[in-house]
Amino acid sequence: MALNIGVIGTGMIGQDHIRRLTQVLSGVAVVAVTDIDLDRARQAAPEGAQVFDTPKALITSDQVEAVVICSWGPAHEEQLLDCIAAGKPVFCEKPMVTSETAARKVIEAEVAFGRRLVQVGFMRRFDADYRRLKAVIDGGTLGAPLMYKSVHRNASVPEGLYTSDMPLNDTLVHDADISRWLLSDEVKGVEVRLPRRSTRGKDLRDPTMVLLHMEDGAIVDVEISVNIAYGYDIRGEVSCEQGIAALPNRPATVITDQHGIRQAIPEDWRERFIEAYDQEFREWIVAAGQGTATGPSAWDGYAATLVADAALRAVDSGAYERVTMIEKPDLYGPKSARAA
Ligand code: NAD
Ligand code: ISE
Repeated sequence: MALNIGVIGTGMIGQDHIRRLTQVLSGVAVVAVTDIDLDRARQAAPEGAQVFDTPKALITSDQVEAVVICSWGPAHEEQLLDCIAAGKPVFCEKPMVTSETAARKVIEAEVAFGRRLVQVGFMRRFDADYRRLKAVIDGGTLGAPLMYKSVHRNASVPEGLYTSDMPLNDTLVHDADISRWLLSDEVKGVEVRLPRRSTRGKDLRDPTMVLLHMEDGAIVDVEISVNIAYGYDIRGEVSCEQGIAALPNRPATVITDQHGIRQAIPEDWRERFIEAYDQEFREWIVAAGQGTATGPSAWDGYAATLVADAALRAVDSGAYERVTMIEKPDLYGPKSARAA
């Protein structure tokens, strides 16, 4: 029996996830869609799927067993709370929400419900290269991790829609999450440095340098460039006590022509993380079929939101901004990140 899914938000990633849910993965059917732009929802709807006028109507429909949220970040809070109120497993694209208050509401609602329902779309955790990198760090042969370099480059972002806060509250959340996961540690403070601005983004604040100070003393430096023209380039390198471990350069077709010998670079996240998105949904479908969720949790969404908030404060203050977390509810596993 296929799991019946409703998709909220049928823009770029909503359409890509509908494609994988209908053409790539098994055990699942997209039976409902909605978008504030109903024409877009109608165009994206797979054959036989019902188009709902509102997210709430979709979430509460008897036909829908589990929900995928791909709307804009600020809309996620209400949609997540409605899913939890309906007791339905929900995959929510990052950022889980865009403020600490909203993140705490989601956690409180899920804890009150008493079972995990939320998986957040931190797909890097499902990428084979990142999984191998984590296995090396966890294996301990290189000693303790001391520094991590995370490079996050986008060729371009949608002009007007992607605003100056978004390198921090939309893009950095991936680096914050992957740093917590790779280093099995929490972020205790954030600094931000603003280099000379790229003229390609007009009024956009870009690029951005961020330092994440981890609880055990490791430091992560993050480069965020969202308008770098040449492609989507994600790099990561951990310096440990006895060596370094890095993500490989992804094998790609080697092109030889009048410009020389070169390797193609992914155009955007869809191409670079195609297998990771497939795998995150494979694992989500299994858990959702059992009425629950695994993988990146509302707690992880909360932690990334706190880092984004601290980074935004650091832009204004120019100073080190502390990250202070509430006590971790039992629902999200051991209190210590190292034991998680
Ligand atoms: P998009 O603008 O292409 O699509 C968003 C869609 O949501 C639009 O069609 C819009 O009309 C709709 N929408 C907005 N608010 C809504 C609401 N309240 N109710 C119903 N529909 C609503 O944006 P996108 O690039 O597809 O991004 C969507 C989400 O996915 C964002 O949170 C973004 O950060 C995230 N995202 C994640 C990744 C990733 O790598 N995990 C990549 C891209 C986008
Ligand atoms: C986008 O929303 C994503 O999540 C991509 O993975 C990220 O690289 C990009 O910066 C975001 O805008």
